[in-house]
Amino acid sequence: MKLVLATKNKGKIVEIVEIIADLPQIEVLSIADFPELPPIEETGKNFKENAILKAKTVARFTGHWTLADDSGLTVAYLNGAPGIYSARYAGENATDEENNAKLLAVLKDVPMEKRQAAFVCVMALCSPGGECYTCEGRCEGLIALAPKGSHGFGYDPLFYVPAYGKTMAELGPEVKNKISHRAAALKQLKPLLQKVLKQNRTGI
Ligand code: ITT
Repeated sequence: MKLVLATKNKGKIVEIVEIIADLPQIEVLSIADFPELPPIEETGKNFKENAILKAKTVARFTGHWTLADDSGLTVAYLNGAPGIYSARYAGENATDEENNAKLLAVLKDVPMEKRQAAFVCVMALCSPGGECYTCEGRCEGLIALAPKGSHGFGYDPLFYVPAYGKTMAELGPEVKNKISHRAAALKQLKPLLQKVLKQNRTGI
């Protein structure tokens, strides 16, 4: 069965492929395999709406079951910002480094005990006919005072995980793919993916 990942974020693709590697007989494609696909504007007002928007559009266009990930960082001190705007926090087409620099600047002089944050991920699985399922995962942490580590992507160098005493970027993929918001969302979605896989094999 072919499964399309409706994302252009290479960091997400690597992690999703790794997390679902135990599901047999899935041929994973991404939107890079469909260059004629028009860009999708993320106009939803929350993670769930954006995830469904991306998965539904790509499933309809490609004719394959599609998985989309809408995710971001929510910082309590900033009333949940950057949230759904995490990818473009420092502006349209901002780099990860620019987003991290802006977050550090905004939180300048905020003490460690007030730097609670969470990574949130909503996964949407949609059929070409428009049938959709969603699951949400979270990962709690703190925003560090300076970036550390070189693994992962996005805000990983600033996301300090108290249970390990390290940032997500120091922890590396093996640990991240066990504790991340993405892993938590996919864990809930896996039984459904398995069901879809089975139905597609038997033609139900
Ligand atoms: P697609 O929409 O094509 O999937 P995107 O990067 O624009 O790619 P989002 O709109 O979901 O995706 O924004 C997610 C942003 O949230 C991402 O660019 C990072 O800045 C941040 N983010 C999400 N998951 C993360 C993770 O595991 N580690 C670090 N930062 C993460």
